[in-house]
Amino acid sequence: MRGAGESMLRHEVEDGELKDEEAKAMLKSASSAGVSTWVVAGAGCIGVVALGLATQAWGAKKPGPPPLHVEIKTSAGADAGMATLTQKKNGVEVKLSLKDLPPGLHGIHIHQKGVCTAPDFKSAGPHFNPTDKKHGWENPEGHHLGDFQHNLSIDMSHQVSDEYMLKGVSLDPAAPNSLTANGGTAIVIHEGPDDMKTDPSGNSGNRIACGVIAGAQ
Ligand SMILES: [Cu+2]
Ligand SMILES: [Zn+2]
Repeated sequence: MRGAGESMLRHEVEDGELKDEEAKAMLKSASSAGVSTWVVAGAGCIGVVALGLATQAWGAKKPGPPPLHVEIKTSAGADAGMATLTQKKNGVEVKLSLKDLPPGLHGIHIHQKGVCTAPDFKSAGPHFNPTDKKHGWENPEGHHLGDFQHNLSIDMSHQVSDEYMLKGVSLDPAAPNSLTANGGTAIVIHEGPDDMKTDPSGNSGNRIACGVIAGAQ
């Protein structure tokens, strides 16, 4: 009897060890993926958008799409603050409150895809350009609808608050030039300043921070 008990106990311990190893392996693969938190954050935003649209459907008047909050993250996955996008008559207002970014001038744009995969954020694709123009407000053949009119100027406290108006775009997924249709778009901040005229991205260098403008479901 005692022998059987011991063997059962050992079996349980071995089972336990096995589960521990499985758990460790799962943790390891989760942390090496690195994308997982983004997926969760993205899903949360989609939920907010879906709730907003449902509320809208019940109203007698048709208010514009609700403001959208976009979390900005650095290449290392750190919180770099927030952008708030609000639908206006002629476009979308973008208010930024950013932190933990390197001081200096930095190009900022809306990019075509709503995917921010660290560290290089190449997943966000090129600039949002549904009207097929060249880059930059100072380019005679410009500009992309995703081009912002001035660089971000980050001070020695590594922070900045700024606001922009993006004319000709919309948060309404059914509107032309929508930032939320087809899986959404992304706000991308670059290592260097945008010269406002060099195609395709103003010579602004690497992508150092990114936030998903969630797509509508
Ligand atoms: Cu960019
Ligand atoms: Zn551009």
